[in-house]
Amino acid sequence: MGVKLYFNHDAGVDDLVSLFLLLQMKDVELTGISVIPADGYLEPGVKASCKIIDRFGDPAKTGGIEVARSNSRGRNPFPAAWRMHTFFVDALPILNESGTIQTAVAELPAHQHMIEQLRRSEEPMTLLFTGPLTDLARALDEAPDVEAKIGKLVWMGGTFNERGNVEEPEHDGTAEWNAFWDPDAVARVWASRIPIVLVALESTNKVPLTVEVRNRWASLRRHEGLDFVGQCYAACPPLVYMETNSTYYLWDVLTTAIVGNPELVEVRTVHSTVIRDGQSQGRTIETEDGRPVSLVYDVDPVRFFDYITDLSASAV
Ligand code: AGV
Ligand code: CA
Repeated sequence: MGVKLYFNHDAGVDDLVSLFLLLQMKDVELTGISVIPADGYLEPGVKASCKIIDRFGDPAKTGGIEVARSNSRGRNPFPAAWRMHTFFVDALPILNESGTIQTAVAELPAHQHMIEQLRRSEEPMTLLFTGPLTDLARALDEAPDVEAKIGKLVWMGGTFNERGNVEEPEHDGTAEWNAFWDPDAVARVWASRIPIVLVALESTNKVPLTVEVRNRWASLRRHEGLDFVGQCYAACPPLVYMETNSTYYLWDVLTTAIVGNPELVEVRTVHSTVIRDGQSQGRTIETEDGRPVSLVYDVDPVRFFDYITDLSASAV
């Protein structure tokens, strides 16, 4: 059935669209989902995830799948205005037409749910994280044995650019938000031997949400999957004249897309460490003796948008 994958996300618009896309990938077998309330809220994030699985998953593949709630907390909270997006997606009519929720919510909290899924698996599993790494750091602390079950981690986070995307008082702007929310978690995961594929701002900056992209999805809204994607992104400000602190990129969707199609991007090895405290906290830097990670530094935007548009159109 292809690659086994556990998905931990933080309930932003692009996190939830990522879940929708994963469900359309023929070669991906989802073993579990968990939601961490970082760039989104927990209850609507869990509910929206269940409803997306109900509406867009293949029942033959998603039968026993559960959505777990994280009880992790970070150090630097996301702006509430961004987090409100979760309520919007959860309320979309296409996710509420049936009036019921079938997909089960797990008893265990996210990190323990992931430990359970890893221990149960005979083959190595891929982890996809599109929010902070807190649940993975806690899982490694509580159950060091599961490290051997992780084939690789694909993470949206970090940047080696001079400028990150954090614009907060008492910060110098060099960090990416998922790393900034919990810098200690990044350090914990960096201390492991898990192979890491890092989808950092180097590549995600090349796939902004633009009016052109939206119009393309609008023209294809006769496909329910693309109508859903278009409705989701209607909540987010596109790039028009210049980048602002609210400009939306397809950060997590690019990260998810490379699970299904690694050929969309260019990768090179970078040795890095993370700054844990002070005005640059959450910043990832290149250091000669740092931990090797596979940095996704480039993407072909045309092929990327074609890929996700076709995948969305294939949904039933
Ligand atoms: O830093 C990118 C991460 C991604 O996982 N998130 C959004 C994506 O889900 C944080 C973020 C940075 N800038 C944002 C963000 C913005 N303008 N709106 C919402 N979230
Ligand atoms: Ca996210």
